[in-house]
Amino acid sequence: MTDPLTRADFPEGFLFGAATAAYQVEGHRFGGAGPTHWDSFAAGPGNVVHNEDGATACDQYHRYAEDLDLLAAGNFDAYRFSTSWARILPEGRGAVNEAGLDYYDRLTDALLARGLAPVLTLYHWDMPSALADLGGWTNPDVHNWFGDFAEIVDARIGDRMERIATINEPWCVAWLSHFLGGHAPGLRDIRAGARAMHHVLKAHGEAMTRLRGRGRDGLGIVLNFEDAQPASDAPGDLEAAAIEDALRNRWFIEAITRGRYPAEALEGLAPHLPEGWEEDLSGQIGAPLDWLGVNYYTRNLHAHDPEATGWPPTRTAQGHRATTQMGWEIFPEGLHRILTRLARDHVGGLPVVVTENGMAWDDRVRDGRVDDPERCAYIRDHLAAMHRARADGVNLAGFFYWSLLDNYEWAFGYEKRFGIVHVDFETLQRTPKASYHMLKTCLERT
Ligand code: PNW
Repeated sequence: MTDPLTRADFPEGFLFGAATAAYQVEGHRFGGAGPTHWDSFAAGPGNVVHNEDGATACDQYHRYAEDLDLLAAGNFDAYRFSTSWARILPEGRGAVNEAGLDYYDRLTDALLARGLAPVLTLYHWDMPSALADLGGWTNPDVHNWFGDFAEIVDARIGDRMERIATINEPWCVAWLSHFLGGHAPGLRDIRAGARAMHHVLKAHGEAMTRLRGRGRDGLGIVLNFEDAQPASDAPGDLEAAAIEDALRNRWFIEAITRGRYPAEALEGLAPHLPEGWEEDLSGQIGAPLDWLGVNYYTRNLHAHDPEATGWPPTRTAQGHRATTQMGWEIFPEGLHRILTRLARDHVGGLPVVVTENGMAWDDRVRDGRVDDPERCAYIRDHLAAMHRARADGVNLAGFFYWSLLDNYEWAFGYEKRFGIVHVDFETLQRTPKASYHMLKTCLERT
């Protein structure tokens, strides 16, 4: 095994951090939070492994000091966390739960007291049930609801954030959740999917405009990218890869930076988009970003699906290399490809931050230790890919490992472990894994 790169291989000011999201770690039953669409989705048959939800999760709501101590002791510079909409606005709008805002205020102070830079994601998937009941991301008013929420958060903690992202992974928020049915609300409906694909961008733009109007900078969005490749050279597979690349990798960034949707995706979605979508694209959706967050995990191979009854005529497979506990292929070259392509085709010299990258493994505590050589190699190889992207001119400004803690892995419940810190979900005890210790050594300040 080659030695991993270290802090010294990246420029001064490069942010090394770890990431979490509110619903996955906090414990949603604590502190007066309202119900979210994940609580009801998780209770439904067949949606989530063992019907598990985020009621307790890692109990970070009460244990945040311990978690931030681990970050500081691990030589990290920053923590990426999210604010729960339903914790702050239990009904989604209207009355504020002051205890919810107080929690994020304390968390922010606790970060700064440890010299850790707070990086905020306003929305990481916990749509309040009261709004989900009105259609959530398919409702044409959702951008106004989200704009109001964004302003409330910003007024309390915005001035102390290093960076703020509006929304985490719009593709998951919209397509995975409303067309593929994999995440809450679990719809399989192209009309709902198309509308959500557009409304999520309107909500992003609304929040950008409102926060910019409050004098805020450091504003961006977090998009998920995969290395989308054709399963073969057959024309149908090439077409399938082009469609999925348009839906997963190009839809959001081209809307924001060029005011257009890619033709390969529009072909299927245009008939279902809400009225006025073209005018929307020349409006606040294109508000200039200060930075772009990139989440990257894997590559996928896409093939023509002869059995598809509707659009898109695609099916997705994995490559043949080693996979993680999720079954996701380990493919660090894809991160280099995505970063260099983004700089070349989409964002030029805009600062880019890898806001998530990591892998799940079936980690066990043995004699008080967790050995995770697979994760150490994954991190080492992806750090090397990021380093090469920088050498090739990408203005990469930070890297956040997903995740600080084993946590609620959505449809997979607590079965899949992404953390560099192991969590025992009976006792909630934290045990740093070997990968945590490796990163701690890499990140030593000289
Ligand atoms: C991201 N997919 O989710 C999220 O931002 C995290 O909350 C999550 O824990 C992490 O990655 C690991 O899964 C994704 O099906 C979930 O392509 C699913 C997909 C992509 C990202």
